[in-house]
Amino acid sequence: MTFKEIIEQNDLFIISSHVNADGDNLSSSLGLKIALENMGKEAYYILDEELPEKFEFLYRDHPNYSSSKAISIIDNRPYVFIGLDCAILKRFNIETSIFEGSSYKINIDHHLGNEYYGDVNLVSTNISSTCEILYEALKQDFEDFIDARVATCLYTGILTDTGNFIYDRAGSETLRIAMELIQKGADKATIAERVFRSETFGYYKLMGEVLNTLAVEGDFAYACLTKEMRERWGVPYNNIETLVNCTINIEGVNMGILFKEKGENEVRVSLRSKGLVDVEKFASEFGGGGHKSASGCTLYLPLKEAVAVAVKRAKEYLS
Ligand SMILES: [Mn+2]
Repeated sequence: MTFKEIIEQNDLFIISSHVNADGDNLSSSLGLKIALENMGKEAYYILDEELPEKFEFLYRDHPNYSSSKAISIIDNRPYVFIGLDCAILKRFNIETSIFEGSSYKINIDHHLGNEYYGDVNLVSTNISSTCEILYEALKQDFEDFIDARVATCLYTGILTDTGNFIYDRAGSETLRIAMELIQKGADKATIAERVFRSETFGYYKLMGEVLNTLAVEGDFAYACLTKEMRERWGVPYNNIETLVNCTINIEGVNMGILFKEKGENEVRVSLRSKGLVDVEKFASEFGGGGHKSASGCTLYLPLKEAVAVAVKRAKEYLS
């Protein structure tokens, strides 16, 4: 069965994405949910966590459901599972029975190492966002259902996953799609304001403290963010994703790491490069993954030890 046939021949759709929802994750999930509703289908976005407040303007009318709520809604009816922006099954933050119980699975993603877990797999690792892959798929078969709300979602995911159109893979095709989304009514002004111009005072004070930890060694830079700092300034964990940019946006730096303390012995390591260094390979050594120039992994160590281990390995890796 093709993407078109599965959508046309089914009525109930369960959509999910990776743990720690980000812009592309949320936007592709919500964009597809709204497009399916425009077709008269029943669709739900399932994720067992709180969504980042920054994107509230997108999910206000389309809240995510918990696995348990989804299971009661499904109520033994047949449904299609659609995974977006999620390369591997263990990164879905849902009950596995929801994935396993579906009649068909569709996998739409752009991460390296995708497991091709779908009956249909729209996977392309040289595309800068899942929203772009989804847009092309919808445009081909269901263009009439891409309204301004869908366009607003998809444009948001493209904007966030390309770092505001600066990353390598954001080429002419990305800009063409962005143009088409604006033509279809994407609310560019609101997106720019909500995504880039609505941080709290505490966010910037936190950023100041992170910048105070910034260190540069040759072409490698890193910084740290403790749980205590984040809590003191009232910044939720799911709103610190772009702080890693302070490490990589320095002239002469080719690899940047932000160490984010999540729990006592749990450090999330965000890695960025400008394209020369393969940080996906680095992250995979520690059980993580992502993209060549943006990836992440988790070290189950106290912050100080995690920094020591990763910095030592980064220096070897770059030499
Ligand atoms: Mn993505």
